[in-house]
Amino acid sequence: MKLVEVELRRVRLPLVAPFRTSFGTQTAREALLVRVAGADSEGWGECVAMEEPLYSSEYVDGAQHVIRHHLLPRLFSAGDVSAARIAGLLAPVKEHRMAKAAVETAVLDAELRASGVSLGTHLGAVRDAVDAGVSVGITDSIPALLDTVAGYLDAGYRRVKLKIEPGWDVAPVAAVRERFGDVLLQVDANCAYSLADASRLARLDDLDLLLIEQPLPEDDLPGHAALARRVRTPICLDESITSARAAAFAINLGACAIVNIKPGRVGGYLEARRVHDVCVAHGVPVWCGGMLETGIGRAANVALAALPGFTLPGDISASDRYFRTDVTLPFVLQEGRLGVPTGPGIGVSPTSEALDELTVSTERITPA
Ligand code: NPG
Repeated sequence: MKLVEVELRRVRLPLVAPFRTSFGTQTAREALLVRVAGADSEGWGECVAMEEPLYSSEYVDGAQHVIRHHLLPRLFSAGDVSAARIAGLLAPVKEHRMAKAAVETAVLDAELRASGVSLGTHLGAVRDAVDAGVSVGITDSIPALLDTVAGYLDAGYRRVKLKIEPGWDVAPVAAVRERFGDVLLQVDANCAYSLADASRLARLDDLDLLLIEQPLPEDDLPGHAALARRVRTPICLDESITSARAAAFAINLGACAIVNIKPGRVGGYLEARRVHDVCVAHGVPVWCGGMLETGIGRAANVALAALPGFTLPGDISASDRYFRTDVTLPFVLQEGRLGVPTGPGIGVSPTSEALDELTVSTERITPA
C-alpha cells in the first residue's frame, strides 16, 4: 500500500487497580495507537512502550518521536510498502522495536483487511480460542495477594503469574500454592535478582512452578545459564529475547528452557512468528506476554497465541482485568479462554465513543 496519512493517537486508560512490579507501579495505561491509511484501506497498531523507560529503554514519547521523525519518512519515501518489507526499510534505525512493531502491525492490519484475511490465519493459528492467564502485581500483604488471586480464579483464569522481587518471593508464592492447590503458577522477576540469589531462587523449586521468568538482568545470558544449572524450575526469558536470533542464542547457551514472546519487544508480529518458529525447532515452549495492551494490541496477541508452539497460557486477560472502558469492544473470558478474532486483519477497531472519551492527543502526518 501507499501510505496517504498516518495518525498517532495517544489514549489514556486508567487501570482498575494499580499494577506493581519490581520496576514501578502503573496506575494508568497511556498507549499510542497508530492508524495508517492508504487510498482504500486502513489499519491499526498499538505501541506498547510505557510512559517511562523502566521496563526497557523505550518510552511512549520517544516512540512517537521516532515514528514521526525517523520511521515514517522512510516509509513515505519507499512508495509502495508491504508489511513484509517494513523491517528491512526500517533496519537503518537502530533498535526502537516497539515503535517499529506498532507501524508494521498497522500496515499488516491494513493489508489483511484489504484482502479479507484474519491475522490469526495469516500467522498460522491452529486454535479458535486461547487459555487466559493473569499477571498479579506485588501487593501490600500476603492476605491481600490471596484475595486478589482468589478473585481471578473465580473469574476463570487458567494460570496465575506472580510478580516477585527480593523481599517478596518465597513466602507469598508459598502462600498462594498452599491456599490454591494445584493451580498453574509461575513467577516473574523482571531482572530484579543477581546470581548471588541462586540459593534463594532454588527455594522456589519446592513450589512446583511452571517457570521463573527473567530473574537476572537482560544482558546476563551466561548468568541465566549458570542459574539454570542451580535451580530445577525452568528458566523463561522475556526482556533478554529481542529477536529470533537472540532466542536461538539464548537457547543454545542453556539460558532458557521457555520463552515469553512479546511482539513489541521483538519488533512486530512477523518477527514474533520467527521467534516462535525458532523455539518450536528447538523444542522450547513459548507463551504470549502482555504489556497492558488495549483491545487493539490484545486482539493481535490473541491471534499470535493461537499458533501451535504457544503451549502455555499467556498474559492475555480479559479487558475488565485492566480497564473500565477499553478502546474496542471488550474481550470477555469464556470459560477461562479468549476467542481469536475472526474478522479481517486484527479483527477489531476502536469505537468512536471510546476514542472520544480516552484520547489525549492526535497527530496526523502526511507525506511531504
Ligand atoms: O496482562 O498485560 C498484562 C500484564 C502482564 O505482567 C505483565 N506484564 O513484565 O511482563 C511484564 C509486565 C509488564 C507490564 C511489562 C507493563 C511492561 C509493561
